[in-house]
Amino acid sequence: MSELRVGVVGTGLMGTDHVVRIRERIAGAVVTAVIDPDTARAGAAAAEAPGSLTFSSLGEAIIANAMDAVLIATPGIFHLADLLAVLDAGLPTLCEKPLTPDAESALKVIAAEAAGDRKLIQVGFMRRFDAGYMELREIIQGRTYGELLALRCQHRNPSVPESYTNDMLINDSVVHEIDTVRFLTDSPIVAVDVKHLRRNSNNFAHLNDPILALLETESGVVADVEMNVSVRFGYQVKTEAVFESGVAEIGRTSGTTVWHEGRYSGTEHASFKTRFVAAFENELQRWVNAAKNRTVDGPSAWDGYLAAATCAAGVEALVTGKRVEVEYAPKPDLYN
Ligand code: ISE
Repeated sequence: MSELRVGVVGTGLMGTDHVVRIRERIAGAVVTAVIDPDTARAGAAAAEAPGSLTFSSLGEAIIANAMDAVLIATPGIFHLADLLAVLDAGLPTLCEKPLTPDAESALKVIAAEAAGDRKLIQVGFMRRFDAGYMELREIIQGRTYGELLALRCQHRNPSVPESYTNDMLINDSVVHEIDTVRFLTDSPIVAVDVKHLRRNSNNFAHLNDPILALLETESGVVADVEMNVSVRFGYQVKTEAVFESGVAEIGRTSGTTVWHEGRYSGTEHASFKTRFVAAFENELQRWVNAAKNRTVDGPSAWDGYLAAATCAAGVEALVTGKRVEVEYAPKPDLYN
C-alpha cells in the first residue's frame, strides 16, 4: 500500500489538529474522509485535507469504503459505538484517550477485539512517544542509577474551561500519569490515594484543585502527582525519578534563557499542543507505519482498559478521601 487512507472522526481541537499534522508532517498517509455530524465543522476540517470527502457518521464512511484506517478524536462518551464499528469493519484505529469513559464499557471493546486474531486499536496516550519519557523508561529499565525508588510528577495546566469537573482531575488529566507510570515501571498500579492541597481560589467555585494523587505500583514504587489545573503561568509536565544512586528529571522546558538587568528568564509552554508536538508526530507516524500492516505500535485497547480501571479507583479515592485498591479483569490472550 503506498498511502494509507485515513478517516478522521471528530473535528474539534484534536481532530482538526491531526488533519493538518497528517497533511504537513506525516509520510505515507492521506486524510480521505472527515467525519462529523456538524457539517459546517466537517467542511472546515476537510478544507485542510484536499480531496477528502465529508460524512456525518462513521457508518456512512465505512459503507463508502472511504478509508483504510480511522483516527477517532471525538469526546470519550462517543467512543464505544465507533470502536465496535471499526472492529467489525477490521480497520486499524488510533483512538484519542480515553478509550471509553469507564472500565465497564472499555471491557466491551476488549471483548470485541479479543474475539478477533489481531490488535487493531491503539489508544492516544501520546506521552509514550515523548523523547523524555522514552529515555526515562530506558534509564529505569536499565537500572542505570540503581533501583527506582519513587516518581515525583507535576502536571500543571494554565486553566480549564468551566465545563471541567472535579472527576476530570482524574479521568481527563491524571489519566496521563496513570498510563505513564505503568509505562515507565512496567508494573501495574495497585492502589490510589488522593489528597486535596490548599484550594486555589482563582478557580471556578465548583472546582477543588490542586490535588496530590498517590499511585502505588505492584513493584513498590509510589508516584506522587501534583495535578494542578489553575497555575496561570503556562503548561508544565515534569517528572523526577528518584533512584538508589541518582535522580533524573524530564520535562524542564529547554529554550532560550535571557539574562537582563539582574534577572534571568526563559519561556514556558502555554499548551499541550506545543509541549507534546514532537510526541504527537512520532505517535502518528508510527501508527501509520503499523496500520499499513493492519496492526498497532503503541498503547493497546488493554492499556486503555487498565487506565480506565485505575481511574475508577482514583475517582473513588478523590470522593471518599480513602486509599482505594484497583481491581482489574483477567487479561485476554490477545494482549500477552
Ligand atoms: C487534556 O484533556 C489533556 O489531555 C492534556 O494533556 C492534560 O494536560 C489536560 O489536563 C487534559 O484536560
